[in-house]
Amino acid sequence: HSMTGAPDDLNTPPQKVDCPKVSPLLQGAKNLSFESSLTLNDVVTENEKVREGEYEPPDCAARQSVAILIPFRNRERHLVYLLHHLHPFLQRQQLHYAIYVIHQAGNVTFNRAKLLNIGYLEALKDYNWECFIFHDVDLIPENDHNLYVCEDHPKHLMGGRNSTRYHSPYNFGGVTALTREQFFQVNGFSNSYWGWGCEDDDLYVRVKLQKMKMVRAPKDIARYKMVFHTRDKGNEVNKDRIKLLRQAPKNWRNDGLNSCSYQTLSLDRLPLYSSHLKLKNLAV
Ligand code: UD2
Ligand code: MN
Repeated sequence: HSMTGAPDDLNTPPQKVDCPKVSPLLQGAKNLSFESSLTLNDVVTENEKVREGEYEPPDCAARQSVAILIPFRNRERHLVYLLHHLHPFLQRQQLHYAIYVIHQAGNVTFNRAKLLNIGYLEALKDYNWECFIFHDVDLIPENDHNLYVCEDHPKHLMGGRNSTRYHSPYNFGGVTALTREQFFQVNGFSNSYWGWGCEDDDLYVRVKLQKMKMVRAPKDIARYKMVFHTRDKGNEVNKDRIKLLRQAPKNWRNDGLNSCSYQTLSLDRLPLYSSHLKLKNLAV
């Protein structure tokens, strides 16, 4: 039994040890800059170890597997900045992760929440991710001690941003982490919020109804820079948002992951992310 070097031993790949609890690669607070000359190709060149948006630490077993879901339409510049900062950020945290960009096709009113439901359902076809991060394209984390992992309760990762002088907005928007089970338990987001506003508050109602708490990353590290933008065309304020929010306790069971119908127009495996082009009409 103790014979080393037997053929069997040689054929089994060496077992990776768990990555340390605190990654030795973390760098702390950074002063982020956004270079308008940066191109997507530059970011590809910077990240040769990323394959189709996915990465695993080379010499230890990651403590969590995390899918990053980004709802998207017409924000190419923001996406370049986010990918440029987020890939190295996640690698310094020694995570097994993949980035998914979920595009809404056409020019029907934007539906952030439904895109995120679709991202969850699609990402699970690739891999049984333990943790999902729902991530606005324009929010760039400043401090890599803000860990992109899930906890026993849903977690709000965005404690404050430059444009609000780092005051915490008391909502659940921006960047949020839920485990696969937590998100499934609340039936995901509502699919009914077309346009801007309150879809994040709706998720918070669902979380509370399940007797889960919302935990927050420490405020001094949960800091983000939001790339400046004005309200997008096709994402006007949703006039029904307050009414919908009031109905959330009644509707959550039938409106969510279990009723999320959509059509996939294309799926591209690009170097830095998987791109799902979704939602053709869906005026449901
Ligand atoms: C806030 C929330 C956001 C969401 C939104 C209301 C924070 C920090 N953020 O963001 O999570 O709850 O209010 O819906 O609290 N997008 C596109 N193309 C579009 C429109 C939107 O890609 O045409 C995506 C993109 O990822 C963007 C996100 O949707 O970051 C949220 O839209 P926003 O940035 O216009 O909303 P904002 O900044 O008020
Ligand atoms: Mn924004």
